Amino acid sequence: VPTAATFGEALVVLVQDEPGPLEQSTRFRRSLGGAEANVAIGLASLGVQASAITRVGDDGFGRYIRDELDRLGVDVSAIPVDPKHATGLYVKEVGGGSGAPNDLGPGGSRMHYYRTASAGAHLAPELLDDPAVAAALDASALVHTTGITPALSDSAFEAQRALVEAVRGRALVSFDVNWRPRLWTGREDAGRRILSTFFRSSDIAMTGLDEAEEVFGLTSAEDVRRAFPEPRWLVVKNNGGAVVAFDGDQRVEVAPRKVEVVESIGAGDAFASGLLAGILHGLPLAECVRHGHDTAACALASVTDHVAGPAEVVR
Ligand code: KDG
Repeated sequence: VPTAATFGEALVVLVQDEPGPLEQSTRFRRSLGGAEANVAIGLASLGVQASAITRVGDDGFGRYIRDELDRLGVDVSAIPVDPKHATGLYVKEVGGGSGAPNDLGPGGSRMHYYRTASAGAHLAPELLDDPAVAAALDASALVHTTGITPALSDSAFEAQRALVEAVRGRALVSFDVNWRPRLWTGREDAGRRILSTFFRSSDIAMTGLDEAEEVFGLTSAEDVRRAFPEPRWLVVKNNGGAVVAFDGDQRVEVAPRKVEVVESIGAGDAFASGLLAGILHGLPLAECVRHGHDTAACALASVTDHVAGPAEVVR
């Protein structure tokens, strides 16, 4: 069985029961998110032995995250408790058809973060000294991180850097840009530099075309490849359109099947898990991308952020 680990903050997600402006929402449903946790869930659903490395608060939301990841088949042995800081959360606002001035409209969604002082924001390099974390990393053939974690705090950035350096050469290093400008406010240029460095020094590098433009100032997959020749696998997504992927000198372009979109947050993470599972299974490049599209279709079909959305929250 192939093995992988993801590193980053897992969050509780509160999703409105009824779409529409947040000020009118009275009931919310609890779910689970965090880009890296979403990837771990997707990998586990595809038969990869996936471990989520993070910290949660000593609170009910933290226990929920561990239990829910465990229920979804993710190894939770490398999720130590942070006794001092609360589990982070975000509220997902989903647009409806009410026509109210603040309604995001059908298909629209927005994330409202409550995570500035969270256990995730306090991730730090000392985490690597935890024997369970070291064991999870040792056991993994692939380690996945994203551009979200270095935005959370300097210590979270340092933890990610140390973790990637610790596994480089013995595990595949995977990185998804996941540009979240609202987490980088006032530090955007530092963010661009940091993300470029992670992107360049990974074996598997993923970005959206929109992110490539915002972060790297590059407007085509070919330009991204020219600017970043280092990653063996380089994947440029295009907001539900055809994906251009490179494996060394090989280039493929694979369009997705048409799917009905319920809510798109998390689709990129689902795509990543399908692609990574394909790479871990040694599949040809185009097959890996097709797996990514198929897995993304599962996330697009529910309001949850991950592929295992419980039926009752599928609108
Ligand atoms: O990719 C989906 C994630 O964006 C979501 O689950 C929340 O991790 C998250 C973030 O920081 O935006």
